[in-house]
Amino acid sequence: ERFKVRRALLSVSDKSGLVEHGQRLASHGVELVSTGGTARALKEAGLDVIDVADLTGFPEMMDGRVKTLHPAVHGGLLYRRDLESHREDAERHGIEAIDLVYINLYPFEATVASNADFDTCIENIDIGGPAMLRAAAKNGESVAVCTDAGDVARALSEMDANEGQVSRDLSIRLAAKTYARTAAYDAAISGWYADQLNDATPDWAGFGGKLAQELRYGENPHQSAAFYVTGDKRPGVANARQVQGKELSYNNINDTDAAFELIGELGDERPAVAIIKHANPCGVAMGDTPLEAYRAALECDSTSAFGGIVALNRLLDEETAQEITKIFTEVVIAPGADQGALSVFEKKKNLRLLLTSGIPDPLARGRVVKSVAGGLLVQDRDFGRVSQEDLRVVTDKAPSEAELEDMLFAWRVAKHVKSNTIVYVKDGATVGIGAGQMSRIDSARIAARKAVDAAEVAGWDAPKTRGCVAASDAFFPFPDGLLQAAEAGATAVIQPGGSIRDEDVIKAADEAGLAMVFTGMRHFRH
Ligand code: 93A
Repeated sequence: ERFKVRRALLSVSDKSGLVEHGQRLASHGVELVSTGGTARALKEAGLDVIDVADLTGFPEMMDGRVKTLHPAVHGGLLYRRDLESHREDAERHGIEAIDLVYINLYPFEATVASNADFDTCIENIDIGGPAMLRAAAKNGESVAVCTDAGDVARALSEMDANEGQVSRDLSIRLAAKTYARTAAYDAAISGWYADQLNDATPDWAGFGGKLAQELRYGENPHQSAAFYVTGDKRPGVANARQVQGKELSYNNINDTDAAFELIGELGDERPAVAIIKHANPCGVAMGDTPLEAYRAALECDSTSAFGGIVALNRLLDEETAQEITKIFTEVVIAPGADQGALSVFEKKKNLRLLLTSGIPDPLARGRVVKSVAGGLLVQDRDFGRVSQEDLRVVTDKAPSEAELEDMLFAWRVAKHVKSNTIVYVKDGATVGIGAGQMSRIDSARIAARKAVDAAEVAGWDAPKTRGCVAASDAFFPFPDGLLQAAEAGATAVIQPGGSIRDEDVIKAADEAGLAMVFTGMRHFRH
């Protein structure tokens, strides 16, 4: 599907490349309509231009604040070409279709960046430009909306190839891009206002979020913060119902998210519990009942669990609730809770209880955003997932069924631990977690140390790493990390593979009598 471009409206602050674009449009017989400065530049280059004032019957006025805000312009952009009644309206009022616009806005962002004064910044808020862009984009099936020189070039190359016509495919893409541009423009304006007013609440509305909660502070009390929601209705912290407890803090929200995303990874086949501190799990376990799973998760590192976040994959029952209240817990998140559990928690006024009616789908597509100085990093949610069929045994010894099950569990947990990650698992429960180290071997050491500490706290004869499996979120670059796991008592290892020294690592595993499988996929998490 294509439409012919007969009339174009050009109104640009940044006039670089304008004349060339005007000439190319004119060569297709396109009529050019333009605002003051833009029209002047085109005329100087010898092009025929209709002044927008001739279209509207009004001169540009009020220092240019009002130039294009007129039905002759907006009607030409907005009327539906496919509706008889719209065409009649247009004809009755002498309104002609505008099929292409090229508008770049008053340079508000650059004006702010140049430290201009308040009045200058205000004058550089473009009103007519965004109004036309939004109008044209709403009619994106019939109008090609160009917000930068690249867009005009794309439209022109289609026109060159198709006798002055633009495809609906391109014009719809341009429409979508337009709203991103006008949203970012408005976000820059509201951000500037916030700075002027010394109102430090960060405003992310321009990135598609809706303010859900002004937070008391951010990661630290001297940082202001707010919680924005995207409208995505998936089960999780943003859509949970808070049944009781104090207001959620920034860190609560962050940690609860980490806890519940991990729970989603484990699915709901068996009761599972994750306990999170500082966005890393300090214990994760499955069990025949939620109570059993909670106890096993707690045993992994009961010291760290103090003040943690507890996430469950099923209904919170009374006995599990009772057990949870034995130590100080910040947040509990679960798909639901029975009456008994609710009465137990009621006595702990500060304990925050969040109910979600479901658990996250680990395969759901989504985006993850992280800010860096002067920019945003955007990536797909890590929906990568390996199952038993994807595993490749690389050692002489093959893992047993029980080891395989534990390995997959360890692997799913490891995906939700900050890199570098080593996770030791025995009988469906983590027994040592090493998180966030700069070297993999340190994570392996820490995980082993955790298991020794847990044994001491519980009064066991030996740490539970004896006969455990080990998961590594990325490949072992050298045999040392693997040997460290063997020394701790691991009998089987799951890791992505892919190191140039894989052969050395496999040889070391064989020599140590380990079974090892490669997943072919890594799970860095930073
Ligand atoms: O002052 S405005 O907000 N009022 C308007 O009606 C209007 N129409 C176009 N700014 C308006 N524009 C902007 O003028 C365009 O977005 C463009 O940035 C600029 C081009 O002006 P000129 O052609 O006079 O250089």
